[in-house]
Amino acid sequence: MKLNKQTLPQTGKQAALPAYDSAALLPGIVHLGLGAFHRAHQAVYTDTVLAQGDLRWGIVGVSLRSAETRDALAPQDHLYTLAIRGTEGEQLRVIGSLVDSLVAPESPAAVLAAMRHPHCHVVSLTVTEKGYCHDPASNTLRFDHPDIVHDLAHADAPRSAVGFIVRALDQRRDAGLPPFTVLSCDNLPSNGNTSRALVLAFAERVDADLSKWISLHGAFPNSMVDRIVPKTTEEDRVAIAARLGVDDAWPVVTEPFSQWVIEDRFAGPRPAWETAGATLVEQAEPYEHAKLRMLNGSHSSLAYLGSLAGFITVDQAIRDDDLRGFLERMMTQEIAPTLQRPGLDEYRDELVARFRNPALKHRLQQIAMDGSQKLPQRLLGTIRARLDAGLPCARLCFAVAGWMRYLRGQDEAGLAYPVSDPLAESLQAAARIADVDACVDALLAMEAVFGNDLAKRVEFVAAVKTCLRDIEEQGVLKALQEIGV
Ligand code: CS2
Repeated sequence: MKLNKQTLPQTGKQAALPAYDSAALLPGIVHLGLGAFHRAHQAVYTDTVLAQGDLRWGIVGVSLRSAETRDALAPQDHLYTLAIRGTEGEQLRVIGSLVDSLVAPESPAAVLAAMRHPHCHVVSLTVTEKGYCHDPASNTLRFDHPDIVHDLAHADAPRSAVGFIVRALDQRRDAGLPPFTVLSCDNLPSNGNTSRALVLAFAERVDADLSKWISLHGAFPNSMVDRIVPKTTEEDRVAIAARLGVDDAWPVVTEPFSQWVIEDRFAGPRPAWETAGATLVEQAEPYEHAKLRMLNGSHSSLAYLGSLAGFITVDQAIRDDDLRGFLERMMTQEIAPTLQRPGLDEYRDELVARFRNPALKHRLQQIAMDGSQKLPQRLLGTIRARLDAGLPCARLCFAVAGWMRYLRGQDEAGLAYPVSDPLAESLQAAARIADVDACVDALLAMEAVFGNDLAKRVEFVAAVKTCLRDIEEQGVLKALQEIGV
């Protein structure tokens, strides 16, 4: 038996159920990027808002690439299970906030229709870093990106998030409707400001008046999102179905912790997410920078160093005392001093405790993906801040060297793994140069990642070369002991 509206009552003993009539929901939100993260984060806050009686905020989820999520969720009336796993076991909750799911390549027109619907007030995004089609080092739109080239030539059949947003805003303007708010929920620096700049750059190429209208009337609040959501496995599906009593083809697994900090500047109405635990603020950037540098910076470092050393999951890697000590010192001594936020010691301890959660089985390879798009905001910005202040950053440099070694596609035991990154081909070609100095120089010359400044910082270049040499000669775990306390 499948999870759906008819079978829902039978799951009641094990799971919390949506406390509202889903047939009465209006399509107030269109979400681009219907992945597990959205379904374990924003869709859950929205589910709580709906349960409080404001039914304007049903979510139309859009997959920009594949049909698998729609194919799994449509037969379930878009219901799915959230499995929250912590030290006290597992809690199940069925989420009902999704009212429809669309597959953009099958029907871009249907996506545009949802976005220009008068009931739609918010278009939120979790399209991952590479989904912005931008240059991660400079945060500018890549007009040579194939999807952007395509979308400028085919306005009514866009492929990219930016292409969809600009076309839908154009259609709303023509129809005399106000713009929707664009709410980026990706781990980008100043994700709202970045989205705004990319949308305006694209709109400028389409029509200068449109770009002006968006810049005057549009809203792009910055937001900080935080919840660890590993990819759901077949094992998870089987275990959740067994507890639920019905089959759920597409459940999501997550941790108890969840945080959402949103700037309160919307173009029109918005869900009262603060009543569901979100924090509405004037400025989200301090939270966002702290999260990107502390959490995501250590996550990526652990992903590269831990994978090389042969660990599979985050909790396995963090249980290694040397790796844990390294990360703690990196956070305390090198990252925290670049941030303006109180309580960073507690934040660090909380992060380490979250990483230790054994029930999540978060695979390091999942986090290691797309390093070229992640490193600039997770590690390199912090390195620049340290260098500018004349302060040491040996551990951050060690993590960058770990990424370079990771790009070779083989761990220290010789086990091969695929390197998944939009720039994989050129990165791997450079990473495989046998001479360490030449290899580091070739990688640092990639301006999309390192900008045009870092290759000129001699102390940084020398440190990365030393670290890479040490990793090669001694292996990660021995080499990081040399950095000491
Ligand atoms: C992770 C993030 O996959 C990754 O790159 O670092 O998805 C991380 O789990 C979240 O940002 C936590 O909020």
